Amino acid sequence: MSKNYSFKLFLAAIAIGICFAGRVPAASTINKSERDKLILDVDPLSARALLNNDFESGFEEPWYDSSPSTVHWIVEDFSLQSELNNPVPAPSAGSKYLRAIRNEQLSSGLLILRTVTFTAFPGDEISFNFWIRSRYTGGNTLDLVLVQGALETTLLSLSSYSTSVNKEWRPTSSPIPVTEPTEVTLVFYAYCGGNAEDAIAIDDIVVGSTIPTTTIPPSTTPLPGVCGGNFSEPSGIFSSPNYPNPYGNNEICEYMIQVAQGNRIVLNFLEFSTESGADYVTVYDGLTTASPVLVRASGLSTDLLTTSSGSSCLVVHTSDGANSSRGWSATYATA
Ligand SMILES: [Ca+2]
Ligand SMILES: [Ca+2]
Repeated sequence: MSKNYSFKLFLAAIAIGICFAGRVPAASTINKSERDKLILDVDPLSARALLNNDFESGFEEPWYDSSPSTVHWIVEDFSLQSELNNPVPAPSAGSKYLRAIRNEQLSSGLLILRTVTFTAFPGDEISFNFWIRSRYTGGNTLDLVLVQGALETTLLSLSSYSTSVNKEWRPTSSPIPVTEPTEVTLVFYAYCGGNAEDAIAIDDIVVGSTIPTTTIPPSTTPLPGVCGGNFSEPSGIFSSPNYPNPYGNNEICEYMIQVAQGNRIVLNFLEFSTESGADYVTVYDGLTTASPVLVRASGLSTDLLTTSSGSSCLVVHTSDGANSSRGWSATYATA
């Protein structure tokens, strides 16, 4: 892929982010300072999607080098390395990565790499590959820090990998610990020493969600206060009205379960508490109260489990005119 083409792809990604932010798309030709400004203008919600970087475009943005000393993060190409006497391990994919570059005297120093502010969601995770090496064990450091307002939390501390014999890229990851959508920044703090062996490199940064996109079928969610229902999914959960709060008096609730032909229904009561001898749950082996009774229970019960002979069953909850209890909750599955 040519650099020019990669750059256009990069601009397209930024333009998409800016469109989401409701702003004017990027012009087709812009210089570096204009590009920096455009990225900084991206709103926090759109910025998260732009943080992934394998550095193959040649640009480190939207990660920013704010190192205070002579050591800096530079996008380096594996075939054009600046420290040939301390070669970078071959990347597993691509040819470019971010590397700590020192001056000709190999002066040591602190390195800082930060993101723009972005919105992190519960379940978000950051992963990346890194290489860290030093003449003395633990001599170089690489910490990943989450900044949330004035609060800084260290997510990863990788100095234990900093040894003279480490010549490998290693994968690592960390959850981004937020309990609700939160505006944060991520910062890599690193220290690179002045020995020939000293090196730090980062590649393949990915920020994404660990929460699967599939949702639980609606019929598996208990509906508080609901008396009875029809269930046709292969599995589900249901309960007495208001569970785990007491059910009402004079109730007759019918729960009809009908699964695909040829299957049987395994019914399992997770908790069972009704007024003994007065409030009952009856499980019928079919869809009407004329069907054979599988279970009839009241009072306290544990391990209440039954299996239908066919593909349907009826659960009937009845209560008399006084005294209630927590009630019951049941799951069903197909066998
Ligand atoms: Ca790369
Ligand atoms: Ca009662």
